[in-house]
Amino acid sequence: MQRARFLAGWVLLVVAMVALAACGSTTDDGGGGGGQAAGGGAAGGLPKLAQKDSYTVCFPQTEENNPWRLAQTASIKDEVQKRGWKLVYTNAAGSAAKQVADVQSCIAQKVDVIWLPPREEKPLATAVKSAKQAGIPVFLLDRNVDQSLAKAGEDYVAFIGSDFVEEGKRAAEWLIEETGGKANIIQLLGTSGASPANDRRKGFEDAIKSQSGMKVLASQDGDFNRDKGRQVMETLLRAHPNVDAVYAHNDEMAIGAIAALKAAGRKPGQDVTLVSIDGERAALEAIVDGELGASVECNPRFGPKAAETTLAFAAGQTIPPKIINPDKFFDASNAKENIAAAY
Ligand code: GYE
Repeated sequence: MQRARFLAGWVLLVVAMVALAACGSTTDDGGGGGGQAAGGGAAGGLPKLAQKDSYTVCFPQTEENNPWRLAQTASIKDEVQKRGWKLVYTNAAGSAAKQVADVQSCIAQKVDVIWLPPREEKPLATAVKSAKQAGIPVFLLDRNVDQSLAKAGEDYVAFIGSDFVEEGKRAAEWLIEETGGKANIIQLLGTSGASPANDRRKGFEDAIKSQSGMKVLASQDGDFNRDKGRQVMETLLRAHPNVDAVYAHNDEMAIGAIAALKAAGRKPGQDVTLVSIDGERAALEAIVDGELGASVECNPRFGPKAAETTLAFAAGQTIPPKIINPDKFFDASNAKENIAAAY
């Protein structure tokens, strides 16, 4: 009996020591994000961000091979500079693996916050979790991560960007209207595994489902890239000469497709109707020239919104899991007047 009481006393003591040690380690954790408060303390387990005069922002860009990306980078650089903050900028040059390494490098440099455009949904979800563990808050810009692997309000603060499903739907609605619901379509897909590619496909395909005259002849990855779009179009054109419509997940691929069509003696805008997404300058010009039919806007200027949301988060405000940019629509009725402000 006495032995049992003695043992119980030890158990209590050990429990108390473990509890104390756990408290200690919670306080120690705080070193992660440039000296701000500990990860795990805030609602939903997000790292906190201290209120400071200046922040070191990490912006690991996916690639710099198109006007949309260049405009996005310029917007981030301008905003950070305007506020007198510091920027750690990297270019993953089209490699998700490099982008993951770029995020790791930002973590090692103890940046305050990461503004991440995840090139692909799955590989970057892991990088988001590593940043959280290091106590660094992450805001996803323009692309999302796989929602079964990482979640807003838990692993990252919020997603700021467009509604890609809606963009695909708007492209489909325009094409249905323009072709009277009859089209043999080639779909040029964005980067495989990227959220805008998945969602723009879904939005478009769901919207044409009820239209028996709208047929997708072929869908192929053009990596959001002008030259790949041209090459893919060249190949698909040979296999499907009956094509009379193209839906490209971004303007760059549509412009590549226009070049391929012309090279094959086709008349884009006349015997083939094209619709795409972004609203870059070259696309607006192609609309004015009558070669591209329409472009759903996807605004690349994230700097101001990213900074405002970061400051709101540091001030302890509740940040919605998705902050959706309003997108315009460009066609022959308004392309010309929008060229001056385009990128
Ligand atoms: O449409 C494309 C870019 O992620 C929304 O990526 C962005 C897309 C954009 O390369 O042009």
